[in-house]
Amino acid sequence: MDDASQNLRTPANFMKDDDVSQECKNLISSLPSEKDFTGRKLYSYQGSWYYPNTLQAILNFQTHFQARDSDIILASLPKSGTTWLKALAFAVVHRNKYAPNLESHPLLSDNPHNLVRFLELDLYVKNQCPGLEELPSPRIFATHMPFQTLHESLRDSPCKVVYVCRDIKDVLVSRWHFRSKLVSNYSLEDIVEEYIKGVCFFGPFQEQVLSYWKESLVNSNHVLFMRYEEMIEKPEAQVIRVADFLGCPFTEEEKQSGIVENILELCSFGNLSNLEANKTGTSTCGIPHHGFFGKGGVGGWNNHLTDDMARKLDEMVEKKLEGSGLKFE
Ligand code: PAP
Repeated sequence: MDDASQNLRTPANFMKDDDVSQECKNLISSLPSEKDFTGRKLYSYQGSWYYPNTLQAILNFQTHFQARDSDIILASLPKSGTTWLKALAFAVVHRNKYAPNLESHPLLSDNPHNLVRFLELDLYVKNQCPGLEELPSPRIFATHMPFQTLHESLRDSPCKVVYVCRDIKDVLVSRWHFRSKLVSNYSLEDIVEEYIKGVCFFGPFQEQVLSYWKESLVNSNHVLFMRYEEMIEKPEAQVIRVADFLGCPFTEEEKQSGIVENILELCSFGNLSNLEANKTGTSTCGIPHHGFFGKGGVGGWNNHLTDDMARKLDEMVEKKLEGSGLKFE
């Protein structure tokens, strides 16, 4: 086992079950449960599967979080482009404080997950009141929760939610690479079955994608729906879209000055993945920084999934999304 695998084998706090209140234990006893790929128990709450400590963190969040209208929440499924979106949103929102070509830009010395922290995987794990009211506006947070669970805590705040999704086949292969370092003999067949059944951490996946898609259609000022593939294809247009949505559009002068290109370069896979800060160390949510970077890009699944696996996944997605207007080519 290499150092990287050793690092990844230590379970993060959110995967454990050692910090659960009596109230949460009572709730858990009433919830459907299944085992994950390591044999750990997952529980289904409000339509999604969680480990006990994550569930406790969600309850903490739902009870104590006070949304501000200026809040920004970046939402996604794991392995869908979260790290990239965190970096881009941070760079866009704080561009007046930190010019993207600044030698001391925070993204050059820290991992995006430490600059934009997860609510249920980090801030509210083992902490009912993480002191968020002291943070200056605009606050930027991240989540992997589905919209209905997030929405309950926002209590109708018109804050901004940016959701990024990615072709499930690339998500699956990305997750498989990551998990293969955690568990030996973890086959692609296993993970395909898991995805089709929908019983996995934050699954079932298409339900979550749909929860944000539907909200983005009816409440487009509140939820922006983005796709990793479009970010790869037309990064400039997508960053401009994010800035417009967040209420901090680029001025013509800024565009002329090349700031959009500078932000894209700063947040590019090549730049971030080669930084010492992202090659070493562990994020505040307990995942080694290097675990957030694979090869990046679109269609990598083609080198791993058989035609049969790809067909099964495509059929499942098509069936789930039928009639929603959302399509994955
Ligand atoms: P997380 O759930 O662990 O936070 P997330 O950031 O959502 O992961 O997704 C990781 C994927 O985004 C990886 O894809 P891969 O496994 O197919 O390679 C990772 O390489 C890719 N990624 C990370 N940073 C960037 C970036 N700056 N630009 C493009 N892709 C990126």
